[in-house]
Amino acid sequence: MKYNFNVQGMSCEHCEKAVSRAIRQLDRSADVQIDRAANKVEVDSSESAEVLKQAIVDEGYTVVD
Ligand SMILES: [Cu+2]
Repeated sequence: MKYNFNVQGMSCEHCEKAVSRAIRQLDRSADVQIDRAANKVEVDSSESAEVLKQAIVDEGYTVVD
């Protein structure tokens, strides 16, 4: 499934990597595309939206619905 998350708080490249890593820890085959300027995180994963969202939140970022 493809998901689009609006993620607040990614201020630098390190944040992008942290979000990306958190998602890949759940799903090693997940495809993660991040557009930091647009606060956009696009994920193609077999995990559910809820689980992915929680991983981003646990990393310290805010997911806006
Ligand atoms: Cu950062």
